[in-house]
Amino acid sequence: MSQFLSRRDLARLITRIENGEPDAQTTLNELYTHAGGARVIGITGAPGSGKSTLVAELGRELRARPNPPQVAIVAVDPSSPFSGGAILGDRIRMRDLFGDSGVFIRSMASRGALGGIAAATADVVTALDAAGYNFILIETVGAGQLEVDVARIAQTVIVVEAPGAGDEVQAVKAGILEIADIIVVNKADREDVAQTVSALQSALDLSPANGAPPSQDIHHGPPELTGSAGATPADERWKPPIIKVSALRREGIDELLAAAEQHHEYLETSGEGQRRTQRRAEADIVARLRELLLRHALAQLPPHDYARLVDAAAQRAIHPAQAAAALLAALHL
Ligand SMILES: Nc1nc2c(ncn2[C@@H]2O[C@H](COP(=O)(O)OP(=O)(O)O)[C@@H](O)[C@H]2O)c(=O)[nH]1
Ligand SMILES: [Mg+2]
Repeated sequence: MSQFLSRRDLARLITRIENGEPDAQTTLNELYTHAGGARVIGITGAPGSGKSTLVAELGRELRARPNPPQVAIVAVDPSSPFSGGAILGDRIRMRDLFGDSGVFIRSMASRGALGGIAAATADVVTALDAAGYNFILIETVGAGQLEVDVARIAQTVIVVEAPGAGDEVQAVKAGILEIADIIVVNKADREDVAQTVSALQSALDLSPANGAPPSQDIHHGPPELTGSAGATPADERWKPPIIKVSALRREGIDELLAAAEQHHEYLETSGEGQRRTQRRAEADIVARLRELLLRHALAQLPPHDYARLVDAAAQRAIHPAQAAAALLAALHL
């Protein structure tokens, strides 16, 4: 454990981050300059696909290594206000990990300060990284933009699918495959697994990431700020492998960790890791700046004007764009 943060201080800091307490920022400013060494892996996918079970197995496997790394597991559920660890799934499977002093487990719900849940998660990762955790596994439900933002905090994104229930179609629709560095077909102990693998394989073959350059809004920061200069040429680009896993039977976990290792090496040697770090920093700044500008604006505006314009837009007397323009005009920028 690092000299920067004890386990107890870490738990308290995460609570302060979750609650959006402004004084947490002072601590984070200091920690940020000491962080950056951890391997951050995002695990996303539909509810019930087996993310929690898989994360527990990944943690167990990492801790079983000779010279075991320190492992942190963070479960984030932006869609739900409830917290308390229930989204970590079957507590019994997690039990060994809970007793291991080299493992830190925490779940977060939809709170957080400036920049929302994605910024709060980034801050929690900073705290864990500075505290000396070598592997940080972030479990998040894959559904909307927020979840994609959370997944993008990771260096390596694992998308978990399971046979049946039309999951693969859903995933393609949500664009979730486009953020995948590794695709896991979990529950490979089930019969219909081959069908899921081939459906995913065809979806991947059709995906822009395997032909056309990746679209700006998916892999890059805000399009208005980041160009595509320096992107990896198509033939050198990473092709997400599809890995069959049975988290329940502990099969395929080694293969998955090996794929994560290969992806890590790809990031290091291709320069893509550096570019992603740059884009993450930019996206994080932009998210926080948006929030700051909004707060600054709302604090400056006479509450009366604001309420009046909201009423007017609600009654369709003016378009929301006109209200926004009127509010901007009233600001002393
Ligand atoms: N058959 C089978 N079931 C699994 C496997 N992994 C997880 N499950 C089950 O799927 C259900 C959902 O698992 P959970 O890890 O909570 O999914 P999450 O919602 O994605 O976190 C639980 O009943 C698990 O026991 C697997 O490899 N095979
Ligand atoms: Mg879960």
